[in-house]
Amino acid sequence: MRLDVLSIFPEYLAPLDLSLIGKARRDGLLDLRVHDLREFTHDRHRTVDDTPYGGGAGMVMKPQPWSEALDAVAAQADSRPVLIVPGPGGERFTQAIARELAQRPHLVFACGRYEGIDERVYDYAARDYDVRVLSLGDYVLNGGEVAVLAMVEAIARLLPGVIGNAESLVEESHEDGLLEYPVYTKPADWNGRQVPDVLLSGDHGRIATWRHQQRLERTAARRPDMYEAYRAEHPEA
Ligand code: 6GU
Repeated sequence: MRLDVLSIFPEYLAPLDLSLIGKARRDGLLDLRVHDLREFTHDRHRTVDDTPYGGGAGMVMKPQPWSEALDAVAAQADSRPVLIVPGPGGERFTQAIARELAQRPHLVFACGRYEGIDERVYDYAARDYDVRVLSLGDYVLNGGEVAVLAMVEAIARLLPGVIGNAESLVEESHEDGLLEYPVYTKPADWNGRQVPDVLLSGDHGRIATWRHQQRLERTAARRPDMYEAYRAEHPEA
């Protein structure tokens, strides 16, 4: 998979060298390139922002550096890329969207800062890109970079070969509509706190039933919205 990230803070993306994502890059599973948006400016101050028409607080990202950066990346594309613009005003990024994006050969992330990117850039980009505005959740970050770290990790771990144990992708929170069951490791007695007896029983049927019950209880307590949706899909449960 080819990934391009456009940002005025390319150093923010340094964690993508680490851990499983870094390994996937070194193994050639991910071709991930980070670009400094300021490289596409032409003035002495490498200006990327300006004041908003109509007034109001803050600054707006100028269209020109974006159009040149998007053109440069599109010129290197072998297939029509998806342009992902992270922002609190976007559609909610979910596991289903991560799975959908993991099927695409080329993703480009445009990190906005300040009050956002000039709206005309979205329309301009639609010539060469499938454009998606995506939000992590209902809170505000200072820019798209941290959201890109989250989205790239969620997407890349779904690619074949990125996670050693593909089984660990199956019984996960958000893959089947329930949160995960609680997990324990040795010792069985830790400072007087016991691992539930059923997990020491060796009875795989009872363990599976207990884990499923834990998933239902946890989901009902922590995510009533998910629990209601699950009950609607599984009326027998
Ligand atoms: Cl994707 N970007 C920004 N700037 N803020 C956010 C967000 C994204 N998701 C939630 N808040």
